[in-house]
Amino acid sequence: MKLTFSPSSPFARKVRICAIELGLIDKIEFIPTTVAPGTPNEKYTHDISPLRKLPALILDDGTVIVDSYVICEYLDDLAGGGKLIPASGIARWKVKSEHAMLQGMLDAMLLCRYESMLRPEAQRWQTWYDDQWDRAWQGFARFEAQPDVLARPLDITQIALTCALGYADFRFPDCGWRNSFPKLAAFYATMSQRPSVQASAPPKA
Ligand SMILES: N[C@@H](CCC(=O)N[C@@H](CS)C(=O)NCC(=O)O)C(=O)O
Repeated sequence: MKLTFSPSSPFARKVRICAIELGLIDKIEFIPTTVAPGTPNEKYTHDISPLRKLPALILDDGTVIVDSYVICEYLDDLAGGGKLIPASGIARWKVKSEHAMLQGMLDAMLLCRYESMLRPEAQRWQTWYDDQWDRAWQGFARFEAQPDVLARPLDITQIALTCALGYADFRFPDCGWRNSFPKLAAFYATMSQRPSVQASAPPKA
């Protein structure tokens, strides 16, 4: 299998952590890829995905699996199922819903990044930026208020949350999330000891 990825992508990091934790990392060849809004990326559009987003997983038979949410589920399935995502029952739907929420939080943070990095200054809209940022922030507040989620055996929610907090450190180092969310700070310190989290850390900004 091949994975299109960038070392700074929190979505690709999520997949890498899952692959390590599931013992599948050696089965994946990592293909460094550059995509960004405003660039045509015609080859990627044609060969991989019209959405022009990474990561994408390319199976040995050429099948392309898009979106880190789906790729993580695929890897969990490949590893036997029910490892990082509960296989059935209400626990499954809770974890999938948490994962979806974290996807939205990461999307919101990435939009903030693109807004401040890519959009011409005269076209920026601060109210929109603040609203996107608040979606991520309120998401962190939601998880801060759920210590049971943070204390479970390792699952996809905790991995995605770690990637979101790591992305906050990487791109928004002054946002002060540790002061506002001390339970998340303790959780993140514990997660940061895992070799999978260390091996997938983004480059120094
Ligand atoms: N929902 C997607 C989001 C992926 C995503 O937004 N990736 C970013 C890189 S971190 C990207 O490809 N951005 C390029 C663009 O939006 O043009 C997933 O989970 O895989």
